[in-house]
Amino acid sequence: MVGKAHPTVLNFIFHNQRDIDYQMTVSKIREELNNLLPQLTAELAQISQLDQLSQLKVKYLGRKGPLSAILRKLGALSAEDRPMIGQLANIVKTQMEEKLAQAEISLAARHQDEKLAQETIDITLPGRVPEIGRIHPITKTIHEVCAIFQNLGFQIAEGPEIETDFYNFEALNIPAHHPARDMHDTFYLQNNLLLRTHTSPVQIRVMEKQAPPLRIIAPGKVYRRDADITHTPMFHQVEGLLVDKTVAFSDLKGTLTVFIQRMFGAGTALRFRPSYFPFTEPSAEVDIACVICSSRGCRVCKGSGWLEILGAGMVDPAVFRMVNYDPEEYTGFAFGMGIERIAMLKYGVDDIRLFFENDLRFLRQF
Ligand code: 2NL
Repeated sequence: MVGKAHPTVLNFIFHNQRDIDYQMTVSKIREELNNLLPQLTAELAQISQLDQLSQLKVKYLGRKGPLSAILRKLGALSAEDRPMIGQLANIVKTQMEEKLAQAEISLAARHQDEKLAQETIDITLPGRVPEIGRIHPITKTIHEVCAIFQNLGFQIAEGPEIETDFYNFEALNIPAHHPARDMHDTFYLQNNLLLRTHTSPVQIRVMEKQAPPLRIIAPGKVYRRDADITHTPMFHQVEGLLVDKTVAFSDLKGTLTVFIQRMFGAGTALRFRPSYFPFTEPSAEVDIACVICSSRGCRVCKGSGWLEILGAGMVDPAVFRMVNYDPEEYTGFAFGMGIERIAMLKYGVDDIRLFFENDLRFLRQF
């Protein structure tokens, strides 16, 4: 048919059948591209879910989608058609991406609105009261004891709970086979290590590093193999140490008197009884008038009217020599107290185990 047409007219427009096919392909591509946005828009109007949206995204913009198919055909086009179709494809692609992004925003908003419409909030429900923790009575007692001594110029010192024989015993003038070692019922670990039986090793460590004058308080956990209504295998101690030139026993008496008055109330009577510790000489035990029965005599003070509250004394020169302090130049006093015992007397608790059972009905009382 084409061959029979007038050659001058028709050949001006179409050279041959291949040109006709080519021009048809180009206009078909153009039409396909122009149809993509209206098609996508129509499909977007039908959906209500975000996952349907991502399916459409794949369908129109994915590797197997119509746009990719057209772009693959770009190579077959002439040098003048290729940029034109390519540009059109890019414009359509951008428009579809914008359309999809808009649809995503409105779908997400609709989704949120629907969720909020379903949710019913009962504003008459009582609020959730936050659980407020509190300080454990033992911790509280440690804080109180430390605060009194800090007020007197003492500094807090801490150290390891796992110790060596040297720091726990040897440096404190307790040699091997000394009967005081049995008294301590030590927990021994591997490699000649042990759980400290008192916080004195902390003070030895401070003296090793620091020259006098020294005023320190060593609070912390200590361990002894013991368990009954007045003993637990782990308990707490506060020890104190003061070293300076010309420190006398009267300084110890004055310091402990102030401490006891502040801890148990002004006017609390106290007395010093001679005692023995390997690390102090002379040594004393300090009693206070029974806070349970006002010294009338009761089960707690065993009828004596007095309660033993701490041990103390002047630091033994042998201890000073262990840390290279000159006992001719320096003197000092030291003391130690069991915190659980102090807390039991202060709060009237008759069984030490209550502190560690973590029964909130007990703990909430402090
Ligand atoms: C008690 C008695 C005491 C000490 C602890 C001490 C520490 C050093 C040197 C000398 Cl580094 N002494 N500490 C002294 C006397 C008594 O504790 O009944 N504690 C619960």
